[in-house]
Amino acid sequence: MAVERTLSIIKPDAVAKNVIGEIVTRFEKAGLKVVAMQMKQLSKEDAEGFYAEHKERPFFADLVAFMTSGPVVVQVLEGENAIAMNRDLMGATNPKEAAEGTIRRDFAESIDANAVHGSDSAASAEREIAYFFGA
Ligand code: IDP
Repeated sequence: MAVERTLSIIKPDAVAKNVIGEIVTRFEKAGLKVVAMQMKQLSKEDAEGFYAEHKERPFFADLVAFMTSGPVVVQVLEGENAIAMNRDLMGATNPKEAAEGTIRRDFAESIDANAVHGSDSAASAEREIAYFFGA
């Protein structure tokens, strides 16, 4: 298996709940290494650009409002199979459908406020890492 990098965001709901450390611990215990990290207040433009692929979706305005509602922690995680591994640790988009023991099941309230983001493919990971951290 290849060593990959993926972009993770601890979203405003999880930051407000004071569970940054618990979430990072899950990544570390799974063998993923945090190789870059920044706490950031996203602007409307930052959030709109990041989620540009969703701009026609009915939830886009709510998503941008939520992602700018407080600080987030943006990280690059590195490890074997990091992209799929992170998605497994996160659980389903809707926390009500997320498997037991996943981050969203344990820390998220709703599909809107669902604790974490993770790149869903190698192409997304490349774009998203460059979006926040440059080349
Ligand atoms: P993902 O975060 O699991 O990859 P995406 O489909 O890429 O899910 O959606 C991006 C984000 O948009 C989700 O994490 C969630 O916060 C929000 N979202 C997705 N679908 C809905 C919906 O049907 N209603 C409200 N928010 C949604």
